[in-house]
Amino acid sequence: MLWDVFCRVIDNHGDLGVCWRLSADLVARGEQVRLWVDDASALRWMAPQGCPGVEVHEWPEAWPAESTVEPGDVVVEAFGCNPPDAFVARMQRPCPPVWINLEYLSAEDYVERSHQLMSPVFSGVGAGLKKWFFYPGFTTRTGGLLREPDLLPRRADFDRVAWLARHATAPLPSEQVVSLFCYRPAPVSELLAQLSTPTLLLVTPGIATELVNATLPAQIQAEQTRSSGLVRVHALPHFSQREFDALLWSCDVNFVRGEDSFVRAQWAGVPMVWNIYPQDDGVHAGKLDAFLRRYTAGANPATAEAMRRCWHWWNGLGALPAGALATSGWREIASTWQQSLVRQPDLTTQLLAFVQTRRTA
Ligand code: TRH
Repeated sequence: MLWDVFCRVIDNHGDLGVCWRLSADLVARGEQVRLWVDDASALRWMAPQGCPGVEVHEWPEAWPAESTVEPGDVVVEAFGCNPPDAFVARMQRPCPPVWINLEYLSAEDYVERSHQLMSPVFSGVGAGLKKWFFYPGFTTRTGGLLREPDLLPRRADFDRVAWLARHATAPLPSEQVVSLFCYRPAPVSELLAQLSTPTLLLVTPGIATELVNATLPAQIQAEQTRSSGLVRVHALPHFSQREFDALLWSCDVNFVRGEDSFVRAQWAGVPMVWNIYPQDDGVHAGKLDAFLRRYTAGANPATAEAMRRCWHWWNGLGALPAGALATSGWREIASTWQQSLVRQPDLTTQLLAFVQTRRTA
């Protein structure tokens, strides 16, 4: 099938990150994809090699009314980004494309209720068409998570020591390795002060590097390493998504954020701290807790509570708890969780199956 994936880059990198991973995964399974994106610039580092079969097209601010682009078999609008009117008008044909709205990831209960619901379009150029909501998620009654068929085999064969030496810097035998990818204003200076064991802190470019730099006496540039007490800080360059996965596999603890890095940290199966995307109305606190409840269900209650306090502190929702980063017991939670996720079909498999049912309905 030919898929048209629409992506609007609102902020940060996750919108495009998710759309790119989905597009590449679809192509790997024999589909054809046109990815329409209003700002493809981050693909230069996220996917420098591109992906044969994924055609990247500019989504211009004004889609030409005279455009002759014929919609494919499936139209995916990521995160309710509203494909252009002139394109939607062309979807009006006897057998219209299956129109999917791929939603944001959440562990909240409404996801199971809303997944695969249909929304009839009543007005505008799309009047009469149907749009289907597709929700990623963590339970079998959701659309699941992106997981390429080769992801876990690659992770199992991975050589962490060689990768770190080649792409970052080799850790000392005594050091734990921690990656840092976060939003402003994560309490980075408190984190640095909290680290009471020798640590190699691998800091991603952008906000994380800026926040770390604000605590260091001298600025650190990409690919430099500097010591600060028990911590050796190493500034990373932008990695491709593939190498970013490898970074997460290499660490003992990953600080991740948003949506895609958060999911990839779950596939890494090691302890993580999630910086959730902050929303003005504060609803992110409920989303954070909804995930924590699922993630720590069945865990030792004291360990679960310590994790909750740490994640709350990291997200500005609570004070710094004593021993915030005493992560003993977290590895078991991460690995039990990863095993439970593997049991559900991945998002691309589910999306392909769903689209087939809609095409034959
Ligand atoms: O960048 P993000 O914060 O993106 C977001 C926002 O929360 C946004 O509001 C939301 O709409 C969207 O997610 C879904 O965090 P995220 O989701 O983790 O995306 C980062 C992407 O960047 C992810 O695909 C991994 C990739 N990445 C690399 O490929 N290389 C790198 O070196 C780094 C640091 C990230």
